[in-house]
Amino acid sequence: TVRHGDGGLLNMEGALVARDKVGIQDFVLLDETTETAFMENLKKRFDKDLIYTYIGALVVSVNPYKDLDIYNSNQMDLYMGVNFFELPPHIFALADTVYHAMMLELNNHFILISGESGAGKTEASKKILQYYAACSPETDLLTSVRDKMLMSNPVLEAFGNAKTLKNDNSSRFGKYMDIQFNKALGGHILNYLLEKSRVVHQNHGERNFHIFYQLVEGGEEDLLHQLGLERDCLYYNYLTQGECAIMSSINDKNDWKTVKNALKVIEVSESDRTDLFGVVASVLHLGNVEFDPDSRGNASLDNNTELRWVSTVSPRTSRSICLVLSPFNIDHAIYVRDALAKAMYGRTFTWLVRQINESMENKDDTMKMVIGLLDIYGFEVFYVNSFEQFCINYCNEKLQQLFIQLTLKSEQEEYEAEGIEWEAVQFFNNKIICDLVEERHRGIISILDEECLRPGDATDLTFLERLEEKMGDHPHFVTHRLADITTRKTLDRGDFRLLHYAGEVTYCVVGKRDRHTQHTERLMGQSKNAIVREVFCNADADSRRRPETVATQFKSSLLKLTESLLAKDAWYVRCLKSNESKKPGVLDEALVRHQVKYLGLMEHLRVRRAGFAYRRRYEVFLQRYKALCPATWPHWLGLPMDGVQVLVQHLGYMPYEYKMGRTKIFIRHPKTLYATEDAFERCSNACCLLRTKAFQMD
Ligand code: AOV
Ligand code: MG
Repeated sequence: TVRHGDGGLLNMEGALVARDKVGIQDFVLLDETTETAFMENLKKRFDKDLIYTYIGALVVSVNPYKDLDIYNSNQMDLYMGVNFFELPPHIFALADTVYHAMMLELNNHFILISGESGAGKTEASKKILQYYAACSPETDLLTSVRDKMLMSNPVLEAFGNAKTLKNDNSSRFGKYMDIQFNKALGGHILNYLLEKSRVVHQNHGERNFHIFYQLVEGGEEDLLHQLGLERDCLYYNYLTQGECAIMSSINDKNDWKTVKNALKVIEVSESDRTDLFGVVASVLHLGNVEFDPDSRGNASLDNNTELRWVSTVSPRTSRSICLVLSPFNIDHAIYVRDALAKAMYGRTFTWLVRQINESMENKDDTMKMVIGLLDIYGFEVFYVNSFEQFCINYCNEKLQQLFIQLTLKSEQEEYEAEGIEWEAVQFFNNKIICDLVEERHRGIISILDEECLRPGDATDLTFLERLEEKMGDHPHFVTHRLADITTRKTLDRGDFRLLHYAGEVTYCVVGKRDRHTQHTERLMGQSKNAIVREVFCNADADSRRRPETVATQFKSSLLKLTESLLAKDAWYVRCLKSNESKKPGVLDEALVRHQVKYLGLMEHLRVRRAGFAYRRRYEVFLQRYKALCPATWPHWLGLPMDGVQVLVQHLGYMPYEYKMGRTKIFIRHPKTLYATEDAFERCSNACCLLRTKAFQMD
């Protein structure tokens, strides 16, 4: 019998029974494409711990907030080389299918993992990487690269993830990883905009990056002594603002061990590790540097213990800091101190990514094929949203746009290429919001650039005025002055609101902008800490060019990313957050329904259905079912297309049920295919035919 995924069902009757128990494993098979039917199916499956469901080849995943025993090595073996629709939906099935598609077509692919903060993107990407690691053959060289790739995760998470109100392990940087395959294996990571502001400020209920707590909680006595650190997170200003330094759900001590070991695996040398922890400690000491006013009201730093520690851990840095900070009043000195801490940490993060890339490099020169994994920070809305949220949500907006472009575009192109007519499904195109943010000369980022680089009297509020002037009547943009009476109450003078594809977000423009003095750069470039020296040594290199703002850099990097993705074949994982309180097994229907809506899952489903749910190349179809027709069995000597035509006529396919394309047969409804599959099963049982694995979807 055909293993039809979850239920192990074999015929249509069986299908109905199994369907009642565990729902349906592919939304395309639903009788109705209503949101209610969609939600019912999702919930039915979730209640049975079946967190994955397909829409065709797209994987929908719902965060269970509990460990499920579905990722062990037996499960991996089970999915290896098996056809996508034969076993219960699983992230491994997708990973396996993408791998085989790459090997078959010899081209590049990527898996776009999306969903809001806490939906399960990072977990999904780790599972996929683990799957590929498990599949790679056992040779010494491959095993060592494989381990480095796996170990890059705990290191990057320690330095780039943090507890937020949405997620205890929230990615605070965007990550795109190419997994490269040829005779060797390798990986390359591109990192996107780390949320550096977290280094010096955390909202209530949130923490700084994990590594700080790991070092303080887990660091060996000797090391702490050498770094001048107290074993007490509460002692450090940069760790306590959120008032949740110690969390029962996070085991910093254990994680410290994992990270230390991982750093060795990725071949960060002992002296680099010392310098790396030196930077982490320096940041903590910096945060505790306090200023006394001197007789002129300027910041005075005499006899500052913390500063002496910065100097010990990261020699000569303290002299730089004294020189940089001294002439300022106290507020300004604090501002510059924080900017320095952020710069040190942020650049060290980039340094770390570079180390990881060097260690996982695929050194084989023959042509590489890649599977790209994209795991970025998810859409997020907090009580106060600042520049970081603006960038994160803009990034999500771009990826949604990519999804829309690709799913509709590829579908359309395939029908066109195959000469099949079809009618487009209506959907909300978020391009209008992307344009609002990024359009040249007119978008929010352009205006921000102008205001940031304009000499003289530019302030946060003049920026807001310029925004009002330029986009006052845009349907997705609202400010205090332009808000109508009903919504105005919730908008402050320094706020603007964007109506994103995933919901409304109010951004606060009042905040400090990072201004770096070249003076700081030059002085830090003289530090004895090799990492600090390296990351600050380019002080003079770019000083003549007009500096790019962070937003513009981010926009360019996203543009480049999109271009590189568009050159690859796309696969999708859409992650849904089950509830806001991280409770195991609880599905908040309103919350999930909202995500289903804005992620465009219903539209995707309708496109899959309005067109043709399944398509197969003629050869594959014929090979699988030729035994069902005397004229095609055992060999069809003519063109595969003609053979398929004879075959389906023999099977009684009605004209509306299918279309013959140039290279493929398109089947409108999966039921047709399943009936054929059942006939095949009966036939193979009757004839005791060996089951073939030629049942290939594409
Ligand atoms: P995210 O990457 O989508 O959010 P994560 O992948 O970090 O979300 O998932 C958040 C938490 O949900 C994890 O730490 C797990 O506790 C739990 N979780 C997610 N997926 C699974 C799963 N398949 N099985 C069990 N538990 C899971 V963000 O990085 O915040 O956008 O910026
Ligand atoms: Mg994440």
